[in-house]
Amino acid sequence: MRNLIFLNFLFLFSFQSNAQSLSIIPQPVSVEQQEGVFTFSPQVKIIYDKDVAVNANYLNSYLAKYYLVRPLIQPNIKKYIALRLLNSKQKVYSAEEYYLTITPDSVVITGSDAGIFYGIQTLLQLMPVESKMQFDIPCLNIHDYPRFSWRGMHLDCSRHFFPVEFVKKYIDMMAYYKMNTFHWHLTDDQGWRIEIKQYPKLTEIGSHRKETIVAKNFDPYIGDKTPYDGFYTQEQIKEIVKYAAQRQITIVPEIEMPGHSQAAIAAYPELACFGMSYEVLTKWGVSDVVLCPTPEVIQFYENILDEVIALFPGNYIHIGGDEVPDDHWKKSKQVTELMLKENIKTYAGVEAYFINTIEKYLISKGKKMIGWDEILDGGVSSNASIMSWRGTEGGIAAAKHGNYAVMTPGDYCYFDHCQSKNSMEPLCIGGFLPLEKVYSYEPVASELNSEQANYILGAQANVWTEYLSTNDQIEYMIFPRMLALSEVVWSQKAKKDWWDFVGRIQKQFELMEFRKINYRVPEPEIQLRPLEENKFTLGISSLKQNSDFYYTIDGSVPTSASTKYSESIVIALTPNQKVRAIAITKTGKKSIVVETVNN
Ligand code: TNX
Repeated sequence: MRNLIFLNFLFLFSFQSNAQSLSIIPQPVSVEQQEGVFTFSPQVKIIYDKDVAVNANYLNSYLAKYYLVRPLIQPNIKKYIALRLLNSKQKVYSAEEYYLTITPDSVVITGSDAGIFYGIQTLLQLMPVESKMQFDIPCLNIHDYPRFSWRGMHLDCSRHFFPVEFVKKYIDMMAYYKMNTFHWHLTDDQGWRIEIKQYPKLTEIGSHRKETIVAKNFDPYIGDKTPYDGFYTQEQIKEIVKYAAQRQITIVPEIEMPGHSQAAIAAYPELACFGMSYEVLTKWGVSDVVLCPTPEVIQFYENILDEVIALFPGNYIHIGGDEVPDDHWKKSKQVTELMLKENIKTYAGVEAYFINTIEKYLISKGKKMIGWDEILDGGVSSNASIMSWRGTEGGIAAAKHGNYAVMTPGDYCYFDHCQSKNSMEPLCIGGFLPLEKVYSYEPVASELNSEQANYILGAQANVWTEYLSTNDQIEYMIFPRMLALSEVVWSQKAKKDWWDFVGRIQKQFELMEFRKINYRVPEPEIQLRPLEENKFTLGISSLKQNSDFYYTIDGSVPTSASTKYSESIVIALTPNQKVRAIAITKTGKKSIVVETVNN
């Protein structure tokens, strides 16, 4: 059976990759390839409508950086790239749609400002994966627009802090795949990472922790005895917001309340129900130290939100709302009094009181509130939007009640989950979320009718960073899984096809290397087909076609000095003898080592 799957895999693989040579991800709505090519060279010029200067400059600097071609922007020229705003008579399917027409004489991208940007992204994917000054791209006509308006990526910058330059790279990487919403998780128990001028201690105290737990050493606890800190100044945030806007990305900041707030409480102990002092948490998990729902605390958070609103021009503010243990509230006199006064019967109701008060404030400031699905538990207003993470139920319930929802169920969208079950996989939180499972995700649950389906804004991947502390680790976790998600949220449902995607992803692997993205090299799969006693045909394949595979049969770790696999061969193995294999790309990037035992 395994062998059969293996053969199918190889067959489909070569078939599909031949059939699809453009390799665009996410798959556009319609592509017609034409005869001929457009030749990029230093003679090519860009012309553009004056309102899309940002896009013209973006394209120009990308070409200069990667292909050493810096087109001048000039009138009356023969070979050109034109960026043109869609005129009102052209049919508009979506605010983000674009037309890309490539003929031997010109490249024309037509759309709104956003559409032109996405047209540029498609164009960039047609370019070569080596830096050269003259190259051809195929003639074609593409018309394209997204299926969903919320195409999200989240990054937890509290558990670990990521510098401004990396946040910009994260935004760039999102833009390459037409993702448009960056959910920036800025506060949590383990660190407060946004400067708030009215409350300087939030960062003076709340952005530092005395150490960090080592791996998963909870019991007995082992800390690394290394202070950890970092936060973004308001100036840096403005710079990032602007950088994102130029790439059609809206940032949704998350300020957690009333749970996941221990760093804020460490800075201002009066935010909790008891006048005790707490420290910024050094280990992971859910803290029972939560905000006290008093008028003073709510006012404090409204003041914080004033500064947050001034920094982030997007419609949405994320207020967290997840995982709020009620241990503190049960013991608090203030909470008991609040429940009597407001006639609140449950602790979920107390959370609802807190969140609903904050929501009214946000609405008064012209903002929309979004929170994790727990905010549904105690009753939520019909204006609030829900991020469905504990499965899909929250999103389904929200859509049925007419609340907008973003789907981010753990089983499909948690990019902190492991990409293999192999013990060689780098440290990850748990779970198992391979590329194919991300690809298989359908954000509109079958329980929803077409009217309710309109309340599903889209989907998002969450990148929690308890076990991810470096830029490279983040890239390893999101690539190539974000490519699968991009197709889930951008491409038409009827166009989704796993094997076609596998064919198209081949060029994307090269492109990721060219763009210096530390993607996860798909590990090889070892197939042993028994021939006769202790003799096998050895097959090695992987999702990435152009890797070199190396293997050993003496139990040692394979390296590029080991035997190189070229085609299936016959090997002899004694019982319990191991075959171990590794994939190594042309630039020397390695997959994890896999092994199969003859038993
Ligand atoms: C649950 S998802 C959390 C986070 C953790 C994450 C780890 C959510 C709303 N809360 O605080 O980092 O699990 O996967």
